[in-house]
Amino acid sequence: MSTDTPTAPTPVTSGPAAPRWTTHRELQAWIEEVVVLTTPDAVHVCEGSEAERAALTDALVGSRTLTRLTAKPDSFLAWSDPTDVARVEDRTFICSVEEKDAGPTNNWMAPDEMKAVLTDLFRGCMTGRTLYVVPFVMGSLDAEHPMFGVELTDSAYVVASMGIMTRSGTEVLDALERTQARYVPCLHSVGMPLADGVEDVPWPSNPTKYIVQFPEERAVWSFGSGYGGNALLGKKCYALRIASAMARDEGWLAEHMLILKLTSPQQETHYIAAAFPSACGKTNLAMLEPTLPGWTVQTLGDDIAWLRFGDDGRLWASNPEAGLFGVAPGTGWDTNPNAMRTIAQGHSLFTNVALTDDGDVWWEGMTDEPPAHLTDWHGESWTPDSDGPSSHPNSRFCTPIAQCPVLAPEYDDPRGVPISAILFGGRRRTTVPLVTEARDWAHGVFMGATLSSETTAASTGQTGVVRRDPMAMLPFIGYDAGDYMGHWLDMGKGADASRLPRVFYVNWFRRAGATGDGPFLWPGFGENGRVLKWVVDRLEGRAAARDTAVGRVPTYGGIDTTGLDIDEETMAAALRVDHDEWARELPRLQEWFDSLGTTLPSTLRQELEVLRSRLVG
Ligand code: SAT
Ligand code: MN
Repeated sequence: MSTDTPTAPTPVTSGPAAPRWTTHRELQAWIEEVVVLTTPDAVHVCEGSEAERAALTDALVGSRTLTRLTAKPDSFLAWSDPTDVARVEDRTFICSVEEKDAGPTNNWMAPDEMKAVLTDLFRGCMTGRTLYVVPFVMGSLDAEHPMFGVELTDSAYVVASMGIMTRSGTEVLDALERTQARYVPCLHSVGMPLADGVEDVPWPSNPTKYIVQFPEERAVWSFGSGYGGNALLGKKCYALRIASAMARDEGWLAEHMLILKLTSPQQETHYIAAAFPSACGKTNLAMLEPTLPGWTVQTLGDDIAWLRFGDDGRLWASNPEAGLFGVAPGTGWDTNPNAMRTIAQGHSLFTNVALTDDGDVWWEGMTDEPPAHLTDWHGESWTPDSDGPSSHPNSRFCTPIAQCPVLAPEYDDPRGVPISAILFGGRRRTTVPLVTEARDWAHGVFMGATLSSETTAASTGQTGVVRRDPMAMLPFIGYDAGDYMGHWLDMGKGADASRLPRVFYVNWFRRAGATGDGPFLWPGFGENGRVLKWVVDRLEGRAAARDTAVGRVPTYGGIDTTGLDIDEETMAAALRVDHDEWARELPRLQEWFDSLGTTLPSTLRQELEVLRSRLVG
């Protein structure tokens, strides 16, 4: 237990008499500027100590933002405002200097115009609140060039969550001050000033929301939401949107990918990165317990991977985050026991799940039978006979990755780990086979560029609609989508093809029936280890593949189904490349490519023509 005492928030005097919060000149000037604009009552520079966390969470319990869970150590439950439960893609902007650089898939406004709008909104917005300064680093502080950020926020919930999701606090500030390094400024407000007479609410937010990235300036401004990806600005805003623009300029990749380490019974190890849209099972795959004897999976990350070429010509991946921010519903002792073991250790924040009568959390899918009585995420009494679910479909657990019992020890290595295979995947009822291997890098990029998935609750809007989601990055690409695909192709061009990761496309969600209304064809979860085995068998040159119009799929019997109750017909249906279904896909792919405009690389158009001729021929 740390004996640090938290520093009391410093009362604010703005202007020339401003207190000195840091010896980092740029940061001091920025804090002063934000204090003048937002007029908080106090400023608190976060240390990241246990005592500080205890003081913060006590205050959040006092303001009824958090409920202390008596069943788990140092763990809390938040219920958000019911209108502030997911990322808001229609309120998310890439404010590049030129509109064309945001591309057709992002909202755009000129930076000056957006700054004017935001400056008006931020003016006085922290009145009656404390401005917290959260110095953080994405990835290792021991990296050659540590990727610093500083979030200024008026939400103590955000501070507590950033303390789990990032490496943050005094150690980071010391390093920033020592080196006067650059950092990504991330300004955040819930947008609810407490002017005289205004009473605070447990989850302050504002109906007007803006999640804004300035890619050239490498800055983030977020207003109006307290929720996850809208408010924990190190995550999607920095580590994906801003970092993808940095990566384009500097020759690396910032991707929406888990990282896992797979070990075979022969003790071969392979690191695999996998991109799936939000709420499609990345966390489950990252900490999978394979059912096949002798195979093990260890976790390095469940959401974001930064990939850079090493001196050996291989692509090395590291996880910039320090925590897991996983979808709660569907996470249970059957589906993801390692996630359950991670949160069982406590030190976790839960949002929009149900509270049990004995001071624990519950959500749909945690156990087969719900408890007889709960308090649901609206704070209402709930029984199994109640109408709706007890927990919001996008409710989340936020927990330190270091508590994961199957964490790979090298997850923290600043160099990252060399990637053998990249998996792309989506949620499709029809058409897309269980697993397909790309013929080469360009074909793999085509697979990623045309990735499609049925939408989930992770973002506001309709769920269950098929949308294209290139590399599972549609909401996170910080620049033009065609240029992004071009950058992926370029990454392969200078490289030794034999050292590049092999690319695979997986679909755990295919269903029986022509329209995909039948039962799932593949059991998923721990059984997905069988697909990973096929991937390794391909890498090791042990498995044959069938060359089809869409790529290489397992031969008959290629997927090890020993001990699995699945008949040949179902297995064949899971792996089928149905030319009629794919013929229906072609005009959609064409339409998708057409929507991307002139920056779509010609190589991808050629790949589409190859697919067309293979299907027809
Ligand atoms: O963006 S969040 O961090 O809220 C969750 C997700 O969509 O992956
Ligand atoms: Mn995600």
